Amino acid sequence: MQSKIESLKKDTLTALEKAKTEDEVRELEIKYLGRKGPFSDLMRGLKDLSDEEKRTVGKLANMVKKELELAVQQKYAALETAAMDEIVETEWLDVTVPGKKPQMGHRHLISKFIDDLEVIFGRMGFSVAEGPDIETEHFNFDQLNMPDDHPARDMQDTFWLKNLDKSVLRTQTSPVQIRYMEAHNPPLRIISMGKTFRKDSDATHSPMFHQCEGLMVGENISIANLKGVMTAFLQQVFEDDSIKTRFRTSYFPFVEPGLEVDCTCPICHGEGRLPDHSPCRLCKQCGWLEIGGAGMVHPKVLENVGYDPQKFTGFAFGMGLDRMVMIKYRVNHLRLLFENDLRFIEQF
Ligand code: FA5
Repeated sequence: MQSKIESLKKDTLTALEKAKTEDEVRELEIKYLGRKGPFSDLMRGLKDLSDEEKRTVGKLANMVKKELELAVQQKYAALETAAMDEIVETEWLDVTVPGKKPQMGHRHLISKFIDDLEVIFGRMGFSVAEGPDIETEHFNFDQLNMPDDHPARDMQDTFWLKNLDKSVLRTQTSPVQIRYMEAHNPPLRIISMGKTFRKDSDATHSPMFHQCEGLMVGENISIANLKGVMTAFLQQVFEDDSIKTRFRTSYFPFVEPGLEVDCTCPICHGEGRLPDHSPCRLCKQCGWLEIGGAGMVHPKVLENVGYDPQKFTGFAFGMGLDRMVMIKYRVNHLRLLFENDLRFIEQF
């Protein structure tokens, strides 16, 4: 009987030793120490022994059972400690590691430039007007003195909309002039900036580009006002008081006279050469840069919106925003502004 108890003890301890999970330990506990286990059988068999044997065997059996119960509890504890150790080993957190900086976005160069222009023109009393990207032929052409058969329509390669009769992706911001004048009486001073679209594509032309339109209408507005506003604007936007403007005659159906606005090159200051006498590549050595179109609002356009051309005069201008951004920030290809490569965008 004693040797049976000893061998039971050995078996239980060996099995416990091998157990790897709490569930396995629980199974062993039930198997060896449970009510239907060998120890319980053994205890039940004690009644057939002599009194002397009952005492010694019973004592031994109780002792071994207690030992084994202790061993089971120790095994549970050991497994728990091992699990904790593993967590500590694999899931620890080093609170001294420097934090990861979240990547902060910022405004696109063009958007920032638009904000800058609003501030500069705002200081000269211009407010901001807006118009839709999808325009009707009426506002984009007709009201701007470009009726259906007008050859000037060919000057702008237009995207016509297939499913929207007489509608275009606006080719210029000039239709905002009409929309604003139809809704307001003079005197007025507005700028309007946004996307414009033409079938155009090379290093300095893109199918989508941005323009800044300006319009000032009132009594006694002259080309002198236009020149003053343009010069003040260009000096501020390029942060250079020495910038001069030049006006060349040109043609746009909605202004008379029509003008092309140039300014002295902000890099070579109109010299065509840099201080080390190397040729200026930005203005191709001519000293001047073309900024946009302008002119005095055509009397026909004033009439179209119900203004009296005898009483009111005004000037208008339309500048390519992207070109100005390229000049100011020395960007050599228009595409860089639109392809959204972060390596480029993050430089500004
Ligand atoms: C016009 O669009 C006239 N609406 C401007 C105007 C307004 C004249 C008011 C008189 C009174 P133009 O087609 O020249 O004009 O375009 C103006 C500017 O837009 C150009 O000087 C150029 O800087 C820019 N531009 C024109 N086409 C593109 C293009 N495809 N990509 C980038 N910039 C362009």
